[in-house]
Parts: sequence; structure tokens; C-alpha cells
Amino acid sequence: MEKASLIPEPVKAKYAKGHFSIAEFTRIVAVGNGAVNPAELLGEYLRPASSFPFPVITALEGAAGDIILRENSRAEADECGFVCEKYSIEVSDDYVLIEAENSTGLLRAVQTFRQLLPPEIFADKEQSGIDWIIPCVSIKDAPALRWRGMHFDVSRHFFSVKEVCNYIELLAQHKFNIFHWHLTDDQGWRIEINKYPRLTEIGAFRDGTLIGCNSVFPRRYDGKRCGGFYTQAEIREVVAFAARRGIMIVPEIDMPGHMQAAIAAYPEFGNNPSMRLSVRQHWGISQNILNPGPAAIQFCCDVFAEVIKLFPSKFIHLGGDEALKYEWENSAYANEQLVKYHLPDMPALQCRFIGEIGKFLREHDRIPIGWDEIMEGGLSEGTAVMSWRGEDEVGTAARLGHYTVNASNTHTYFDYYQSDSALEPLAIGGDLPCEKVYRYQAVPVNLTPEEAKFVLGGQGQIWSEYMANFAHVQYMAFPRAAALSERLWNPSAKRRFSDFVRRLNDAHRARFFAQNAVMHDLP
Ligand code: TNX
Repeated sequence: MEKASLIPEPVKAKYAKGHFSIAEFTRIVAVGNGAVNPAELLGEYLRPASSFPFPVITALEGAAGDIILRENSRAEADECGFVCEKYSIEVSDDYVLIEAENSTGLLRAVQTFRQLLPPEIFADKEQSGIDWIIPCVSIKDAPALRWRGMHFDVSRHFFSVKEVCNYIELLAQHKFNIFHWHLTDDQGWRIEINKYPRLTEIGAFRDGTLIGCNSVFPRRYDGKRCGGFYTQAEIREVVAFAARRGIMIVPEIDMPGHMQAAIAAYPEFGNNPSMRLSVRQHWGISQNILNPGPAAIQFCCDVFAEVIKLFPSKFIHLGGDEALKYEWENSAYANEQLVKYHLPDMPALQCRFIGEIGKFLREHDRIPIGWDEIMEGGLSEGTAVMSWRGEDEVGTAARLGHYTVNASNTHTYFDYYQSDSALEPLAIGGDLPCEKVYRYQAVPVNLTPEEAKFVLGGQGQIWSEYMANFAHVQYMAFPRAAALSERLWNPSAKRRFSDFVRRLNDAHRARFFAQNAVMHDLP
């Protein structure tokens, strides 16, 4: 039988003669507590298209004809909350044996196992006339990097719980382990906070949205009220959905900038409490930011106190990007704060702000992470950096001994154009074809091994200014996120882009088609 077209490609796969068939009588056997959820998930994945019943049973061992999932031991999480993701799959003509140290490894294996089947297995309705066979193969696999993330901005445009879960499901299929959920920004506050109900009553809706490009003047707006938010119950549902797939959600509350929606709801946390702001209707950077005083800092801590109850992730994202200092420069109160804390300038005042919030998060046993601007003016120990303005920032953070994630806009901004065709839908700009993503090096080559240890991994970004619906999100994300997943999981120097494209066209597009997901038709 032919080799299966897997994405991301496993580290080792040895094919042999023969095949295993799934059938009416195939059972899924879970050996060990950690095998139960992966076994149940596998059953849910396989039933709709095949219409076989796939009973899931727990037992000490399997028998001929079974798909056996076995958890071998219970590996502990490391200091950053990451667990071992190594797994193996043995397919012989009369059984399948999937083994891992823990349930996360088994979950990665489940995704590989699905891809070994014909692409139609991804359909949610019975598919007739398919030979449900899998080649005999021995796979041994583990990721190269610990942080393999995808980000999603649900502020610029709001996406439903169902859509967010669909996004997470697609990430799981590519063995991503982090979903960075950008929950707040100038254009909409999306998470219910009990202590501050106006954040969602007022901050979650705007009275219109820019039509077309942000830099074409005069700007035109559609005048349609729009928005939405997630209740805390819905957030819990999404966290559980992701956890079942071995994905950690890193929530982001962006501060002190990108806060216009919150300031519209609570003007006292802005710099001009008498000024009435509305939730922003166009893109770009708002000059309206939080004030640097203790009440605004307390507000952020109160928000995080609720956020950390909802999200078990070790990392919590506090934003910190693009905070224009115009309002602070012009505010007597902000200038008093400078004097009070003996600080040289406004960037140092922002550092103090971020430092206070970081301290709160560390006291609650979390690791604060922020966009690379948080390094300007000094950054406290134990704070991680998401480097977005280029590779140099990855090196800077690593040299300073901060854990860092490579989210460089040169290779991971999937809101950028992916081809120069005149038919591309309007995008924010940039130029990032899939082939360039495939040249991405999450760990910059000029780092010493000691510095490289601080690079946790990498992440793709979906900023949604120009993506008003979910099909458009999928179109921008894929296949670039598929290419990224391979660069993060198995960045072998030997692998060719042409081989990735072959696997994409051979089976991966068909998997997307089967589940009604959209993908760009290049490369
Ligand atoms: C910069 S990346 C931003 C976002 C925008 C994005 C558009 C970052 C930390 N800030 O607010 O949506 O560019 O590409």
C-alpha cells in the first residue's frame, strides 16, 4: 500500500506490506485512565463517516481486530506546564496499538491515526463505497518544540462559540498545543467579567464597522450595530473543548493600550474621565489607553482574577503592544505618577504598569507573557515575551533570559496577503506566501544553544480586521497554518516544500473538503 500523506509529517514512519481494516466489529480499547478520553474522542471522530459503532471499552489489554490505546505512565508537566507529547502507532493486519506516556501523547496519535484513513473519514455524514483501510506502518513521533500555537483575534470581528470550537478542532488536527485567544481590543470586549458588567453591556458592541481599507479617506462605515461576547459558562465550555483535544488556551487581555472598548464602558480608567468614548469602528492604533494609576491597575488585576479562574493555562497574556504615550505625555495625572515613582520617562511608567500586573499573575502561580514592546524600559524576571516585530526580538528576549515565542510578522502573520493575485480579498497588507511560512525557523539560527533554550516555539497570528466571517478566517489560516505546524513539529532541514505540497494536494485538501472547511487553493 502507498504511504499516507500526513501533515505534520511524523519524525519516523516505516511502512510494511498489508493493511488494517476498520469494520462493523472494530472496538476501541482504552488501557489506563489517561487513555479513556483519547479513546472516546477517537470514537467520536470515526463514527459519523464510517457509521460503524466503535464501542469504547476499558480493559487491561486488547485483542485481534481492536484499536488499542495504552497510557504507559504519567509524565509530569515541566515548569512551564508543558507535558511530553511523544507517541507511537503500530498498525499490523490484525490490530492497531497506540502508545504514549500520557493522554496528551495519545491525543496527538489519534490525529495521526485519522490521517492514516481515507480523507472521507473527516466527513460528518455517512460516506458510502469507501474502503476503510490503513497501511501497516510503525510510527514513532514527538514534537521538536514545546509551544506550537495559533492565535485568533475575536475582537475586531466576533466569532461564535461554535466557530471558535471549529477553529480549535482544526488546530488539533495539526497537533498545535496552544490556542492564544485575543479576547479584548479597541473594537470589542468579548469576555464576561462579573465585577465589571458594563465591559460587555457596552464594550462588546459597536455601532458600525469600517467599510474597506483603513487608510482610505474619508473613511466610510456600515452603520450596523454588531458585536457579541462569551459568557463565563461559554468560556468554560470552550476551555473544556480544547482540553479534550490536548490544547491549552492562553487568554489575552491587552493592556494598557488596545483598551478603548473598556474605556468606553468605564471612562474612569482612561486618561480623560469626562470624555465619552465609543467602541472603535475602524482599525489601526487607538491613542486612548488606560491611565497609569493604581485604580486602573487594580481594574486589570480584578479582571485577571476572574480570567485565571476560567483558564488553567500556566501562561496568561497581558498584551502590552502598541500603547501610544500621547495621552500620558499630556496628562497631569500621568506626569504626577512619573514623579511619584521616580521614573525617567513614559516607557518606564508602562514597565511599572506591566510589572505590577505581572507580579499579580506570578503570585497566582502563572507566567505572564506579553508582546515584545514589554521589553522596552526593562522587564522583570519570570515574564515571557511574544516576539512579533521580527526575529531580532526573539534573540533579544532569549539573551536577556526570558522565555520567548517566535511570532514574527515576517513569517507568522496570516492576516497578510498570501498571493499577489488581484482576486485576493482585501487584507491588511504584507506578503506572506505559504512557501515563505515553510522557510520559517522558530529558533533563529544565530542563537547559541544556551540562548536557544529560551525559545519555547512559535505561533501563527489571525488578526481579524479584514475577516468578517469564519470561512474567510479559514481561508487566511490554511494552508499556511498547516505549513507552520510542520515547521514547529518536525523542522527537518531535509524536507522540501514540494513534498509538503504533494501531501497537501494528495490528501490534506480532501480532508478539509470532507469537513466543509475552507483552504486557499495555492500553492
Ligand atoms: C499589530 S501584533 C497588532 C494588532 C494588529 C496587527 C495587524 C500586535 C501585537 N499588534 O493589533 O491587529 O498588527 O497585523
